[in-house]
Amino acid sequence: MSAFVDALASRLPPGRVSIDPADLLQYGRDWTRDWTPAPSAVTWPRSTAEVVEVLHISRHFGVHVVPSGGRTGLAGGAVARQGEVVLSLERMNRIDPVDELGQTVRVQAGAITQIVQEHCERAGLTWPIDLAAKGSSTIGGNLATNAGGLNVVRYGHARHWVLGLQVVLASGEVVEVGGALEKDNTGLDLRQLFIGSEGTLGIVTEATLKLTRVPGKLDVLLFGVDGLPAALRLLREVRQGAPGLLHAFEYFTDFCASQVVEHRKLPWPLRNRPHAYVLVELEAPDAAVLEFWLGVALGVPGVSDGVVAQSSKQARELWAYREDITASLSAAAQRHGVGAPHKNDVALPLALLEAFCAELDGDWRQTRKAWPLALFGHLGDGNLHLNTLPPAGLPPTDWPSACATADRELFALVRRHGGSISAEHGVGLVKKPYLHLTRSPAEIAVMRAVKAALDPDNFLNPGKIFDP
Ligand code: 2HG
Ligand code: ZN
Repeated sequence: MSAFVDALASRLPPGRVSIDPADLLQYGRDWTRDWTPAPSAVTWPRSTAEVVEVLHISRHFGVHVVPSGGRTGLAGGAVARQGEVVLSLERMNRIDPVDELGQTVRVQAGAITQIVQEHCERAGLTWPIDLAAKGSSTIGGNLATNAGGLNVVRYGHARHWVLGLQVVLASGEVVEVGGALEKDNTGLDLRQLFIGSEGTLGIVTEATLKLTRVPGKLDVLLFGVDGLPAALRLLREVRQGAPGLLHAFEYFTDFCASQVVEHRKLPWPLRNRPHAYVLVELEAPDAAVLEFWLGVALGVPGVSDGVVAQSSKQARELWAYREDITASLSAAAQRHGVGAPHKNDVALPLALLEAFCAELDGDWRQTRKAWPLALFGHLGDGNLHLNTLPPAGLPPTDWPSACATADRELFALVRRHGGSISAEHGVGLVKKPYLHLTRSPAEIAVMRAVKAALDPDNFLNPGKIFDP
């Protein structure tokens, strides 16, 4: 192995390689904690030419490559556990000037999402993918995982906001797919092949992002609801009658709110404690029209309470009850003696969500009454996050197998209702054993054929999504 590290160190400029155990630990994993990181080295190329060089050297020594962005993923897609070299793109963070007429910006893959957004905002434009992790996630990681986030209901996923990509293939060849063209109807859309492929088909080194205007004033409303059916009735009302453009429609149960209240030492957000909450964000034209509509929304059966934030400070305070759920649950997991909550991220057709949740409350929930369950998510997209913590009294060694049983039953329900086992977090290592449940054998065969065509030696991010 040292001959490999020596080759990297001698063929790249100084400071590009590390075998320091602290670096191996930090760069060998993402936000998941189920695998022990064990890369052989970490390398930080600064240019596409250096990425190509790393691939050539790694291939020569038979070392597989795990591309790495901000490592904020929740599916184990950036985990290196078998002596791979981690190719971190974080030092490739150039951001070009905004093309204000074309509404595009060209960036290197390691540019931090939030920094790109702030750069574009100076021209009144934004890359509209809003994630809790945007302060550390990178554009390359956002594209490799087709990131979603809080505003998918308005803007869609990351894949909708890309015009061109520069990709280094497993062979070391550099390809430009797309460019700054809004329209290009010449055969297969190769950009979309790489976006969401979790670094298994090529390494995105640069991207031309499509931008849109920064939204106007956003109004934030928080409602109390007596359950998911009421939240869905409210969604129908929002879609049919709310003034302005819907920017977010988020759901979370009282248990989620209680975790945030405890962890952040916040007051309860509404006068009474409802069964669940819905946070609605609207780009609304007029305060009086919005106040009038609030009265209509409060008449929806099962909606018990509702407030409109009166200032941007209050809007941020209301958002905290939703955005701080993940961090509050991580803190709770430590108290329960596990590294992280057990997470799921499923999607259902909106029309079947109510039936799905009713069944979830049946056998699945009844056999796990003692499990603390946090149910929340991007309800406007049919995307639910389920986080569970070990119940009191369960030996920690029994927790992983109890979760595996719960997952199999959950995914059977998801499949029966036409859903997906991962709405936005991706497959990586976490969902790989279950991919076949909601993607057909024919689809997986096509995915394998694509992988075999682009990376026949399984050189890039091996073991992620599926085995070849
Ligand atoms: C969110 O929506 C993220 O906040 C994280 O997708 C979800 O912690 C989770 O399960
Ligand atoms: Zn989410």
